Amino acid sequence: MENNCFQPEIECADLKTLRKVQSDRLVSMVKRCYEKIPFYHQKFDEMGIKPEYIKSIDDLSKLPFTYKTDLRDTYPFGLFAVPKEELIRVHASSGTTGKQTVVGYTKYDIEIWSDSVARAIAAAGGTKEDLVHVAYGYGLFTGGLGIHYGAERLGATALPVSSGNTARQIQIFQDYESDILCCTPSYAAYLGETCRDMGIDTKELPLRAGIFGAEAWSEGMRENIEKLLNIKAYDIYGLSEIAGPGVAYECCEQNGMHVCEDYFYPEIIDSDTGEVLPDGQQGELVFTCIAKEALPLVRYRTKDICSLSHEKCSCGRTLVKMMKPQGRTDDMLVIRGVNVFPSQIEYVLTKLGMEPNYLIVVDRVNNHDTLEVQVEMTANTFSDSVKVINKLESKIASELKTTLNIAAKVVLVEPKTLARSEGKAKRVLDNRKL
Ligand code: DLL
Repeated sequence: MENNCFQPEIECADLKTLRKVQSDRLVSMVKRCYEKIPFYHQKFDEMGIKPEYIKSIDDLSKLPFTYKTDLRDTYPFGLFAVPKEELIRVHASSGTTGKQTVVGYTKYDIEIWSDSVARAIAAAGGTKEDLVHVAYGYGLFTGGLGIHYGAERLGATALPVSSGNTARQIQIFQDYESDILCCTPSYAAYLGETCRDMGIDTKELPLRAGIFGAEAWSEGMRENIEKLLNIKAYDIYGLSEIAGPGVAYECCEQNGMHVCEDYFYPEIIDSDTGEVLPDGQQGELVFTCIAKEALPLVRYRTKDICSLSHEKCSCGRTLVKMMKPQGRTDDMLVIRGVNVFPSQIEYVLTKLGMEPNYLIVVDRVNNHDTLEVQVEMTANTFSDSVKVINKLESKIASELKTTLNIAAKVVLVEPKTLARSEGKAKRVLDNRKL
């Protein structure tokens, strides 16, 4: 298979070389954290850790975890390791509760982040000749500017369209001949659907690949997007606290994302005990920013649930892969005592040939949790016969019961009645006052 590496010397490095790079970076990072960030100085002292105890990447598990609340408690700049004049960029992640999480970058931080994104675009087959259509939002969100700088770093042409104005996006596909689309998977599906509604034959568009992330999406959703837009759809993962998009990216195998582990070292842990889990086991993903200057977080708890794999990849990259995140510890719904992830519901719907336009409504009636899944009918499944609709609803409900181990009420709604998203989709409405 073609490998399309941007930095083969590190993307395909042997384990020994990689471990040496990681160890050197961790040792100097820990020293910096201790000297420059009072929060870590105090935490290390409390745990009796001296920077010199950390000699290699194998010592990582001696270090404490960092949580999102630590960033909030030190809002806005309390965990920064450099004075403000060394920052060249600040981003923030909105979050649904509490204060924003503010993140900062030095010139070097932007360089390594851009490298990571350039690797992702190259892995999706992007080259200097390509027009990279960026339809992630520009602003405090890291999506737009993150991909933009990565495209430029690769030497491709960045097209900063930003999100929204769907008709204009499609006009740009046609007129500028965008090669690679970057946006959230839910927006990509909406763009594809809009092309179909406008009678545009996507086979005639030059668009050939998409790099989609910022939210969890199923294999069924991938198939749906690939078909609608007639492209190859690649996953990209990241979070603002660690850098932004590009922390991990898919290659031609489209099966798991290579982690830029020379910059961002991943671990999978049991979220209850904190114990580090071996390859293949699902748990919470934790990152240590071994190369960053401004915000070098130690063992940051992402709350994303996935597993790691060191299996040989046919693309030639040796960087460890993280498998598709199944959800987050905090988007897990506990309904009548059963754990339910929105991604399981999306899996069932797409498996049954429904398009991934759905809304999960949870409520509590007379102390009893209820789960309703509203699903849009598609042109293929649309019917005004009550009998046909009931039959399809029962079929979906029965499949959901098998997968979730809990009964759900399925309500088919008319096409185009559920809200579409230009950024991260909102799939859950939890009306319980928990
Ligand atoms: O979403 C950064 C990003 C932008 C990633 C564009 C990819 C593309 P935040 O807003 O801080 O940053 O949200 C981070 O989004 O912890 C995951 O829960 C989720 N997430 C990001 N990428 C993926 C993905 C950006 N590929 C949070 N699959 C993360 C599943 C993802 N979840």
